[in-house]
Amino acid sequence: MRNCLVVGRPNVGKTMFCVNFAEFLGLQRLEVYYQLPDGTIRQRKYDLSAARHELSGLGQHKTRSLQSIQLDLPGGKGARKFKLTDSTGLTDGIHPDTGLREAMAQTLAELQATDCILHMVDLGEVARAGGVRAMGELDLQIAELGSYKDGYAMLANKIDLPDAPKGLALLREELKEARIIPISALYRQGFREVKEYVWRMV
Ligand SMILES: Nc1nc2c(ncn2[C@@H]2O[C@H](COP(=O)(O)OP(=O)(O)OP(=O)(O)O)[C@@H](O)[C@H]2O)c(=O)[nH]1
Ligand SMILES: [Mg+2]
Repeated sequence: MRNCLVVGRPNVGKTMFCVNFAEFLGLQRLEVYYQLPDGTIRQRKYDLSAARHELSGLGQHKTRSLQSIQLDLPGGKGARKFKLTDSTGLTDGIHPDTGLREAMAQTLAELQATDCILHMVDLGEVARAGGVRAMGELDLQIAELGSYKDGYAMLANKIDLPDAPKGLALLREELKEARIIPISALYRQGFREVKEYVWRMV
């Protein structure tokens, strides 16, 4: 089964996107497979509002492992199954916390292996920094890696924020070649375009 990996800095909205996109595709309960950095596999079921409250939220590094859900993508001739994998937020440099370093290493390994990268950035953060480059090298490096893959899209999240249009304009100026899809994970904007993109990739 093909895999779509959601990656990006901490707090950009990766988990909120995974839960709300799963709901958008018709899921009423989530069955989450946790692949912990030490190799342990766990499984837990959530209803959607519990998933939003328990898995997503402010505070750095809420997600600390790979967390996958299996989804059906409805389309013209039946559905396609794929895996949507949430990941530990990545940061520039070497993180002082050993557990987080291992979780980030796991994200990076998956980034190499995955069929499709959904690279998320926070448009408010881009606007405040004055561009994606000004935030550090990380996002540029993921975009560069993505340019060598067939399956890469940048999900420009938090389009609902007041300074998001400025962030989006800066992003488009700096990453002219990238496929950029503006979304709001919180308010489910742009999900139809993400669905169409994922349909072509899985
Ligand atoms: N305004 C706005 N806030 C959002 C949006 N998406 C997510 N958020 C908020 O951003 C914060 C972080 O969301 P998460 O989904 O936990 O972010 P994450 O990228 O999974 O974070 P880590 O697991 O720590 O790496 C939460 O307070 C969300 O409610 C959005 O589209 N708009
Ligand atoms: Mg998360």
